[in-house]
Amino acid sequence: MEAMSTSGKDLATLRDTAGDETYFAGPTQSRMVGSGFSNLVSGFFRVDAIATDGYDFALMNDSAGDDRFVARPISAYIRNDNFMIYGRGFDRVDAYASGGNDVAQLFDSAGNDTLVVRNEFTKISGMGYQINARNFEATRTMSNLGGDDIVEFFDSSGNDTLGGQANTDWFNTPAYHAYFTGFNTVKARGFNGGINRIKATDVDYVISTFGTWI
Ligand SMILES: [Ca+2]
Ligand SMILES: [Ca+2]
Ligand SMILES: [Ca+2]
Ligand SMILES: [Ca+2]
Repeated sequence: MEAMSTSGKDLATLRDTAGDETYFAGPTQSRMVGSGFSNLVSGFFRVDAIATDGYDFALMNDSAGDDRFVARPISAYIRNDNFMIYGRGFDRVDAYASGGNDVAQLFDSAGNDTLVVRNEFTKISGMGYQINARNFEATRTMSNLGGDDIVEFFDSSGNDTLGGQANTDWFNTPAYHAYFTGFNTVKARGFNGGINRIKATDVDYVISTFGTWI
């Protein structure tokens, strides 16, 4: 099936089946693909995709401009003034940033979650969900729904800084910034060279360091 919109701020909705589907979403075209079908929509201002049973995977691509990706365990979207792609109920969401200044904002679940930060790759996962954000200039992750939430980060080959004050923390590399707040435990791994610094004062979580940090 194909559907096309040529003007206005039209909305298209793509639905899954009880089987496993993949939702390929982008600013101009989006497609839901499953066993025996492929539904394509193009030119819509907004596309919503709804996933139910099965293992459903959403792959969202940004535009060449500045975009914002916002993801929670149950839903995610990427948008700017010209488009919006939204997915709900997916087991895994991968978002890819390309040109522009792109920001990702991620939120935890009520259960135990793990945030991994590594070389322009940020992943949060917990029971029944996984969200991956790649190549964003900045990521901001909030843990505020409870559970025992952990941050694991891995340094880059350049100079890295891990900073923290009270409950707001950040991790800077030459290429990107990762901010996170509300986590119980932070594990810092510094095995990739450069000068890795920790500047944490008055923090209310546990920091464990591995490798070389000063
Ligand atoms: Ca499905
Ligand atoms: Ca972009
Ligand atoms: Ca949590
Ligand atoms: Ca480093």
